Amino acid sequence: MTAEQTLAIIKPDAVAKNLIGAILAHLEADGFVVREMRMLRLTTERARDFYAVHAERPFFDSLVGFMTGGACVPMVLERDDAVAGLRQSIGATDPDEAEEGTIRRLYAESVERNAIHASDSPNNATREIEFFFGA
Ligand code: 3AN
Repeated sequence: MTAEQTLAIIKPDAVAKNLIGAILAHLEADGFVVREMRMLRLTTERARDFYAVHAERPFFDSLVGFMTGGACVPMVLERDDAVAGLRQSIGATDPDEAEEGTIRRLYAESVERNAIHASDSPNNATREIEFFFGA
């Protein structure tokens, strides 16, 4: 299998709780290599654009408020089968439903404040890597 890239974001809840290092250690232990990384604060416009697929959902405004409420840490991760592998490492969207030992099970507070984002398909990984690390 050849190496693949995907996008992760350590979200503002986890950054505020000083969990960047713990989450990075978990990702590295799961075999991911960090290829790019930044710390930044999303503007409302950029957050609405990133989550545009959810624009009609009832939680959209709250999600944008949360994601713009503090710094986040987007990164490009590389590994064999990175997209599917990262979804497995982070666990289900709702931490109560996430498997034991997953990042969200360990560190997420709620379905909204769920510590980490991961691209959900190779196409979205390409779009999301470009969103944060394109020219
Ligand atoms: P995932 O992050 O697991 O791919 P998505 O794409 O369904 O989940 O949702 C994107 C983000 O929207 C989630 N990470 C979470 O922060 C937020 N979210 C999803 N569902 C809900 C919900 N029912 N209530 C509040 N926030 C939600």
